Amino acid sequence: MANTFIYLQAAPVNIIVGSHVWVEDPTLAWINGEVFKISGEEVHVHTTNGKTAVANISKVFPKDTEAPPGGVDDMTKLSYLHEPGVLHNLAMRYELNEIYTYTGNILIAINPFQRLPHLYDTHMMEQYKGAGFGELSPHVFAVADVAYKAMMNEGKSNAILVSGESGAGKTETTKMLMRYLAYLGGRSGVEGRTVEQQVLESNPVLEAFGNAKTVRNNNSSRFGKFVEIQFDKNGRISGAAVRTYLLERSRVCQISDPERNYHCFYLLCAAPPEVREKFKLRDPTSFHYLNQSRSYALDGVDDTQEYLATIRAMDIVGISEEEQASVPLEAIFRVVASILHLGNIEFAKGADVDSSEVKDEKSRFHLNTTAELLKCDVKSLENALIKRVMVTPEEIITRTLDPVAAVGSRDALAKTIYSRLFDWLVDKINFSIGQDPNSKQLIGVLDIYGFESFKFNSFEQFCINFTNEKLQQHFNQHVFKMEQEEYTKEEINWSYIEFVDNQDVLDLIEKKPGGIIALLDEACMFPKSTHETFAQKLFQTFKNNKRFIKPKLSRTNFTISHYAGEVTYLADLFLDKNKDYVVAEHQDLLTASKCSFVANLFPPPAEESSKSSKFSSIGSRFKLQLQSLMETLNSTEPHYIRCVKPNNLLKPAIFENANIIQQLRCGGVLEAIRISCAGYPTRRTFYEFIHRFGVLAPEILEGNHDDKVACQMILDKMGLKGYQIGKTKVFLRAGQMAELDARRAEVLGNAARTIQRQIRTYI
Ligand code: AOV
Ligand code: MG
Repeated sequence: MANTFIYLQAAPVNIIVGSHVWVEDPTLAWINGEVFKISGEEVHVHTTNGKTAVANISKVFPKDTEAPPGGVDDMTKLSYLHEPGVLHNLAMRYELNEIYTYTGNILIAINPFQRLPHLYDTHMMEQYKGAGFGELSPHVFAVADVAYKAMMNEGKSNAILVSGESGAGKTETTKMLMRYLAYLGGRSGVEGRTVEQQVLESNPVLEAFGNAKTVRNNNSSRFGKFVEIQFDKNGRISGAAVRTYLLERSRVCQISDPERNYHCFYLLCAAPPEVREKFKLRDPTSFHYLNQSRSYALDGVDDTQEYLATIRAMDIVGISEEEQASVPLEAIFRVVASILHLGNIEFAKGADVDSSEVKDEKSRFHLNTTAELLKCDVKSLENALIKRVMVTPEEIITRTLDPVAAVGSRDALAKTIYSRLFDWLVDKINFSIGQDPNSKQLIGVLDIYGFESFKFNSFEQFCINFTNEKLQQHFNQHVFKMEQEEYTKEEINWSYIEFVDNQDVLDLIEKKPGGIIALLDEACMFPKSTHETFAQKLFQTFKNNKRFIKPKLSRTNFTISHYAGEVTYLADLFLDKNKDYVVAEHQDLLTASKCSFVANLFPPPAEESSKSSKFSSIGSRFKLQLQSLMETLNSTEPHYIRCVKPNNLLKPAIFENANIIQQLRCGGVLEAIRISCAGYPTRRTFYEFIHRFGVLAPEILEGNHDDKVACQMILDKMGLKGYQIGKTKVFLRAGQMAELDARRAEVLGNAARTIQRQIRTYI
């Protein structure tokens, strides 16, 4: 990775023997030391680990020996702005448990991997409520506070976008943001279930059903989430809406060691005996959907406690234990348990060719239990698992499935039931919290999967990385394009900083017609397609696309050159995973359930779609969901939080340099720092500027000058340098606004004292 570092600042030439510098290091990424020899372009350095290093002068960076030992809280304050400086600053702060650092308006949050309770207590919330941005240490509360104040002052919606790789801390950060917003917009002293309480308690419910242990995170969210908190004109929370994206369905029936299935399965198996009895549940080790992995318990988590906490949270969002409730908790858990039993039904070869039958007594027990729990007919369930009915114009043919196909049918049923249950929960939460139709202002909080690149990447990674391309473009547009467009519009002198625009990757993926998703849909609709024909079509179509690469040794894999790096996808399961349909037999079975909750999860399909067996594509639907999300985000004022995972061991106090640099680069943080410092972060129209700073030069105001000239004169009088004057606005360098404000406060203070003196004399 050595050559891919971004150099934020050209290496200065004034490096001499004795200079303290940073040089590249194969394990630490950067290490500092002292120059002891320079020969031509080569710089020789005694590094702090007792070794010597030789590097080209263009790759040696000065170390700020005057830097404060605890680092600076805003990267734009660094005197030498380059990659090792940024990294070192973060490392110094992390060592002191200062996990938050600004880079201009972006908040970088480094996962502490340990509880820091004092950081989030009520006292802390009180402090941030009263403070201006930048007055206190960087914090998620400060970001939420800015969003809230901007919403109240400007009547505009705001959004906080939290990103980062798996395990970086997005969900924890989102929960803190929501807690702080609930604190600001809550109704203190109100009894019963308040809107803000329901908003907060939606988190544990969604986590129980949508989170699981993965190799990267013990509590990994397997879905994306955008929570829209609505406020009334007095700034009180008046409603909320939760939108979720693409729950990982395959996990329900397939997990690999040491991962786990969704938390809800384990906590239900740890419920009190009478509950387990009711659902015929035993130890998780006895269920196929759970025992494919040997990981059952989670460090520091007691599943029985989790069970109790989940029912409490469900009660608050309107799912209660009471029998008379419209949907009692019992029905939901019955469905969860039925999936575990369903997974234990095994099949043996049947009497006829290519047919199967329920394997043995044990499997029959689970078949009966599944039918009992879902309140459907046991024979119909068995048939739905092992037979398919084909309706042709001439006749109705019943086809049998072989044992492998029957297992596929069983797993498809489990996935469908689970994903319908999850969607129902989201709807229920939204219904309980309620929407405020009169709310004109909201704060959206986005907690969505970060960029993923594994050894094997499939359709899920494709969708996740597509999402990240979209969000990266939004970030680009906001931070970079807006900045440059503004400068261009104002015709001010600005040397353009180039950044990698990712529109071409987005075109490759989503363009209609002709993009990958469109070609995938076409392939899915054509009965003879295979993953091979699909891959061939991609190779043919994109052979000259510089974002698309055909790997040499594969006939079906393809590589996309994403903004954050290249990812190779296995095309094998793309067609299957893109098809969003429920087998007609499964649909009919569950629609006929005697349990109204189950039957309602499977409403009969609309007339039209059942006739024309219309194909529905997960990829295209996801694309539309993303489009709508982007439209929402575009109508808000965005704030960004970049979460960083300091190590892959999920342990405190380990700061892996190379790993962190990679994440900062993927998140566009290094680019943003460069822009923010190189540009003019503060801008005011001439009128605003004179209005605010006219007091600094009253004689200029009296001179009847043109506004632009007056601004220039005020700035000259204050002796500022490096600012720019555009067509309608003054553009200030970082820190200049603070300087002017300080002078203004001084002048106003003096004036007030003079008046007081005059009044006193008069009296
Ligand atoms: P993620 O949301 O970014 O991953 P989480 O928010 O679940 O990551 O964080 C992972 C774990 O890191 C948590 O379970 C905590 O143990 C710890 N953690 C994160 N932030 C903090 C914090 N501020 N204070 C203390 N511990 C923290 V994923 O959902 O996998 O992409 O799909
Ligand atoms: Mg998460």
